[in-house]
Amino acid sequence: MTVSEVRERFLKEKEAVKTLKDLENFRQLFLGKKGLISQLFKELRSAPPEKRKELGREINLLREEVESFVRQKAKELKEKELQERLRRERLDAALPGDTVLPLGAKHPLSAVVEEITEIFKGMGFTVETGPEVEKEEYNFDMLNIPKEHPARDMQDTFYLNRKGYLLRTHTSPVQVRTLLKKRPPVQIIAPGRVYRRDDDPTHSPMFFQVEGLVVNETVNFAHMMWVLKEFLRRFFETEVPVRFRPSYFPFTEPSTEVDIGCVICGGEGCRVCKNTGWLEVLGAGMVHPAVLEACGVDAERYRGFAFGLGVDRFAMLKYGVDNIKHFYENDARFLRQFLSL
Ligand code: 2NM
Repeated sequence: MTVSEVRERFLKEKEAVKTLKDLENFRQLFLGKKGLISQLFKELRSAPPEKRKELGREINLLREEVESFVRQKAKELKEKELQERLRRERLDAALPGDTVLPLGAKHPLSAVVEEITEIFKGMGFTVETGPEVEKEEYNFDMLNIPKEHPARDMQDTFYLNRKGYLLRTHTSPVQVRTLLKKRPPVQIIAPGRVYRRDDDPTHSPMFFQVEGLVVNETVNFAHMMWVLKEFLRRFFETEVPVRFRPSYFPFTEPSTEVDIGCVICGGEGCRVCKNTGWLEVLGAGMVHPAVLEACGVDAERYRGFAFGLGVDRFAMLKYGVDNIKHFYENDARFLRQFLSL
């Protein structure tokens, strides 16, 4: 084969290259290891010596021509293919995305806080909230808690570096703030986080409380008993036995602790109720006149009742959880059991 024959072939074949695949075949045919150009170089060895130099130059020129064509055609065809793809492919931005994303869910304690809140709202209470960083004055002094009361100890309360401030140990300061800004009648509940320096199998340094307060000219202990019994009936969705035991709190007089018949053993006696058949679930009482007066409420004219409960206790009893730690460890295997809440 001569150089001009291969050139003829090149000029003919190049017109037939329509796709990148064609181009690759074309490249193999001319520039491949056993391609036509290689063959020309092989044949060069048997050419007469005086013609070799000139012939070699011609083959090199042809090779450069072919290479240049392949480079340029590749660029052209790639661009053409890109344009075709852009014309063909459509991105529908309105298509729904991945529908099996792992969804988050409500924490069981949040669900129980909401459940309790809804029950009291249904009985005419409104919801009040307040700061978790609280004034010592609102958390203790105005609640008739004496200066030397053990609850005020550094061992029990988280004091902040700033003098006179602490992490609230109960949500009662929300009731104080409410009485300071609103005239009775009031009927409020105060749900939220509270902090105490405890950390053992039955205590967490942070936990959730719901407290309630009713102040008007006529409320009495019997009204309080009805509200709490009715709340317990609605929460446990059954006619649960309730008993009121005398107790003591600095901020109420008289004071009571409220027990329900053990929902685990039905009163037979078990580990949870320590074989008493009863579970303590609430503290309550008639608001101490000193608390009303400290909040600027005339204790001769007004009276009130108040109560407080720990949300984790209610959550454990309702969902049969045997260790308070589960609520604060956030082990996915535990939390997955509450996806429907
Ligand atoms: C309890 C038990 C008894 C209570 C009292 C007050 C306030 F602010 F009105 F004085 N709020 N909450 C109270 C009373 C809380 O928790 C076991």
